[in-house]
Amino acid sequence: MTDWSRDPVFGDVATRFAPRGHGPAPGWFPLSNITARWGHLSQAEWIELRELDPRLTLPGAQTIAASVLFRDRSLLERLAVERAYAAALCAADLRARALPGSPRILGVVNVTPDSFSDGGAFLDPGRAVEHGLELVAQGADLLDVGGESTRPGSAPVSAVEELERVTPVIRRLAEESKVPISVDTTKAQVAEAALAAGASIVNDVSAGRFDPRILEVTARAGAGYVAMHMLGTPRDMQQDPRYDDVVAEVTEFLRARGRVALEAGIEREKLWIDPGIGFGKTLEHNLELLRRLNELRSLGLPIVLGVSRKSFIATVEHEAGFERSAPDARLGGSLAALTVGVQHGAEILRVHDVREAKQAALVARALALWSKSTGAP
Ligand code: HH2
Repeated sequence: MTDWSRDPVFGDVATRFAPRGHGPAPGWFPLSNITARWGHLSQAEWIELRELDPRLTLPGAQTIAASVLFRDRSLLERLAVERAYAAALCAADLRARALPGSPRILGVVNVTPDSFSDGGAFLDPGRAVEHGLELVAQGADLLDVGGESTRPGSAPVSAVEELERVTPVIRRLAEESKVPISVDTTKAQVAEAALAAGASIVNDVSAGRFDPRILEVTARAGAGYVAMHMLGTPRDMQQDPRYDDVVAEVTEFLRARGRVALEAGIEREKLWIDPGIGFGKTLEHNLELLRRLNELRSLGLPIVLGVSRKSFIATVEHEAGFERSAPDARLGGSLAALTVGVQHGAEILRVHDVREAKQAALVARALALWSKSTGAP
């Protein structure tokens, strides 16, 4: 039986609103045992629902659940106790069952001398553009252009140097390809220049913590925004990272930073979240985030996932008694992690190896759809 009291969004509601005198914990409630897909509840299940609150009809419950899920969680506060409880459970159930959209591939173009996986390979703007166009030809749906490495311990780059690296590349990619371009930066000045050069998304690994003006710059341009979780800064993030519950804490962080982004004027439809695999996380933290990635879907925002070539893959090899692979030899591990990510709700996949990632993502999604159509878990 699902224990809704642990649900990241509705747990507190479930606990608070659990009907008294019906059992010790909110998890007892029969709705949590619903096995039919939403809209196909058995008659017995609807009778149970109606008994809980005679005013609760199928369209009514669906509307409330959808509102709670996608817009206004505070709506629950204004409902009768049982109705709020039922709506919270319906929404959680609805969310858990819905499959995210088809995964999209975000191809990485690092215009840096020191990126962990391909540093120096595309520092020359001509080569970077060529590489970006090649990724589009391989099936990239979007491109992510970065001018500063964020690998653990990396040194910061000045805004001027960073924008001089990325803007010529973005300008030419915007002219020569049709795919949306994101700029991977934490600096408002760089974001502003990149948006003027043709980027339409800001990918900010600091989620607006390093340079809060980046949110205003993004909002003013009507651009998309990726808020990523990182513990601390690239310089110190891997120094003994600790969490009580990594998934709950990352979810809470993204909820809070998402709210700040919305308050700055970024449109909800253009806001994406990212758990920041490898950014202030041990191997166990990364594995736990992948295993429970679907909990982030409670925020109702598309999930970006970056597992490509990351060092946790080499750590797994090392712990299994093998030699650590070099970053450009981690394709197998990248695809294995990406597959799990897609099955757990990742929608935008940030990758270096576009052709292979696209194929893996399609197969992972087909498997998820197949499981759903057969009713398998
Ligand atoms: N990972 C890296 C950089 N930017 N952005 C998002 N949203 N998610 C990520 O997981 C992510 C990211 C690190 O990868 P890479 O760009 O290849 O290396 P470096 O930071 O050394 O340039």
